[in-house]
Amino acid sequence: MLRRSFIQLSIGSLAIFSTTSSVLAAEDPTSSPSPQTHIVAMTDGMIYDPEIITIAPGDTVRWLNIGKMGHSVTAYQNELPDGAPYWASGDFASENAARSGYPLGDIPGGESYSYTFDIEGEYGYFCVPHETIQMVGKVIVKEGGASTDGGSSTEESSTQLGGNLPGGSVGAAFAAVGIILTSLSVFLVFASDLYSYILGDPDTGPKSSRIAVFFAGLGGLLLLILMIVTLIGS
Ligand SMILES: [Cu+2]
Repeated sequence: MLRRSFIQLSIGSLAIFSTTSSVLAAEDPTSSPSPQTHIVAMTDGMIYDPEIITIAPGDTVRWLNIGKMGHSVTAYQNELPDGAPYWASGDFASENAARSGYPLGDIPGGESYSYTFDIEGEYGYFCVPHETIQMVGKVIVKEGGASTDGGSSTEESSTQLGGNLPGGSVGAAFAAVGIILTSLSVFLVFASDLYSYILGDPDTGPKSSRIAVFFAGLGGLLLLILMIVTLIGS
């Protein structure tokens, strides 16, 4: 009974520490911003989701139709920042052309339309067949993009962790593992002492302590590697 709760405690603390490590590894203030692609879903609920999206100059928005009904992505001509060219699915030259040209520019279910925004400012847009039921959206382009308000999702965020780990993240990962092992060793020493105290079992304490020493050594080694990696990186 007591042993079982001890194991559960260990698994629980491991889970907490590995969560901490992935958070540590995800944070990398040194990575330079690279152009990102942001997804806006178009649904049979006749909405753009998210309705307002904030991106950085050079980023691409990809409108993906996840429903069955067709939609367009059509810029309001009088809601273009100074110097920004007209844009719309179907590559029309003007809002009037896009309105009269529909269903040219229609994006059927399962398909998408992408546009890259280089000029800062706010871009209002609408869906030609569903404008009357308020299927409208806005793209805000500003330096720093979504990082300034954290409101939008990016297509690359899930792959960036495993895909292109910058040098700093390797160090952070080593640090996280080191912290986990060191913390685990401290935890084991504490838990084994408590365990043998409660049961009066002379065997458990020393055994667990040996494991603890092993983890502490391993943790220290990883922290040493971290220091070397950091030194080489700087
Ligand atoms: Cu629509």
